[in-house]
Amino acid sequence: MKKSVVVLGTQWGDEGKGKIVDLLTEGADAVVRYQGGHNAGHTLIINDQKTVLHLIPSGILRDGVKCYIGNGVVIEPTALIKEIKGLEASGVDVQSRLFISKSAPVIMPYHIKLDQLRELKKGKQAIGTTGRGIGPAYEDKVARRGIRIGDLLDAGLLKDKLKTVLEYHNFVIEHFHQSEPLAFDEVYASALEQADFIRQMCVDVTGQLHQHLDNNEKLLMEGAQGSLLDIDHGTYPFVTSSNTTSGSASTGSGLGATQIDYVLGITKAYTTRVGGGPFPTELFDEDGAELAKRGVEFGATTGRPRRCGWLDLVALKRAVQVNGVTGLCVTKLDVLDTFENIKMCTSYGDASFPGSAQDWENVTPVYQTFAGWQRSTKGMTDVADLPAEAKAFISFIEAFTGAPVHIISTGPDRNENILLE
Ligand code: 2SA
Ligand code: MG
Repeated sequence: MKKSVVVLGTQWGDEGKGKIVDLLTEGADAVVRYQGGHNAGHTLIINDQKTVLHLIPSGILRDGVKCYIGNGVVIEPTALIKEIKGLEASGVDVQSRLFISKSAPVIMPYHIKLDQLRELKKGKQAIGTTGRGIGPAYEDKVARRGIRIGDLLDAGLLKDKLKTVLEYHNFVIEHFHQSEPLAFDEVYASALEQADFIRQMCVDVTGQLHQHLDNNEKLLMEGAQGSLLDIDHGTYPFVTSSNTTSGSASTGSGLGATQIDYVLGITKAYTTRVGGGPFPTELFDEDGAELAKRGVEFGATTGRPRRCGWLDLVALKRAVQVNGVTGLCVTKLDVLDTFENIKMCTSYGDASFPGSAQDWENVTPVYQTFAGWQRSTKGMTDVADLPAEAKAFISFIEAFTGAPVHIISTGPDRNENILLE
């Protein structure tokens, strides 16, 4: 493994990042989350036991690996504490291995309330957020009024900051949304209680990461969501509120751009999306239902059914470009095992790459059809065993996107992979 590796999604999330991060963690000293929050749902299956992580880096299930939550992550303390306690209850040592950036913005109860109220107000135009307060927390960060983890640790400072910011948000909650304002005393008291729980884990994450690099240790940077949900490069406004592309691994952790050695882009062998917004290759037919059923496509955080469609190579190529992808990992290849014919979108016709939601809605995908292999690839670990049709499918992805495929995942378990590099 290279010194610092970024693992990120090239689609709309749920590409299988958690599993791949867990796999690569074998060769890593530390795993770092650098953007997003507990909207993420990273599913790991180890010896048939399923663990879903939301905020804690997927390295936590490997003994001795340090886990960092960087400054770019928005942290909801209740969710974090619940996740820590849940892992500890199943015997995982968390508190001695988890480090939290004091510069990370806190998701406060008013952010969650505002996220949900806004979605309700939008009705049919709703973004389909996870309702976790992600957007409002990032807004406060950019507006320079946010409460950071470091502020939580100082009761006096927190009191002053919280008074001002709560007054501001309560005004909107009460007068714009006609909803119950939040009581200062309750919000303040529970924030102090949470601060006590996490206090000893809060550190200068950037400093510690550079210490790892100075010691020649290896870092794994774990992305959340996917490139098409990026606030700048995604299907705006149907996106999340962070940059999900590789630049975030630098800004959200404090590593320099030149300190990233390798970017692994994860893509499913087809496409899924959860929440609203454009999805050019979405299927509404039997093939779509088959993908959903075979792929067990439900949101890992909210349980919502995921929309399914064919692999969109036009969007994937753009993701390879904006992330500077070094190598691709194709996941869930085995989900395609039963299909007689498999399609991939190779063009949007005469249209240039969409630059607005309107453009995205107007895309007409043009497909190329490939023969299916119609036999099981489940659990395969040797490329020599892959059916010729599956090899041709992978080669086409490489030729179209210009990025080599370095890993093929053939099942949900940690060991079900073909390693090509
Ligand atoms: P938000 O809550 O503000 O980030 O929502 C904005 C959009 O981002 C999408 N989003 C996601 N898409 C896929 N997976 C995500 N994580 C969970 C999972 C989602 C779940 O792993 O399955 O369980 O529902 C994730 N998080 C955010 C979201 O759907 C909106 O389109
Ligand atoms: Mg997920």
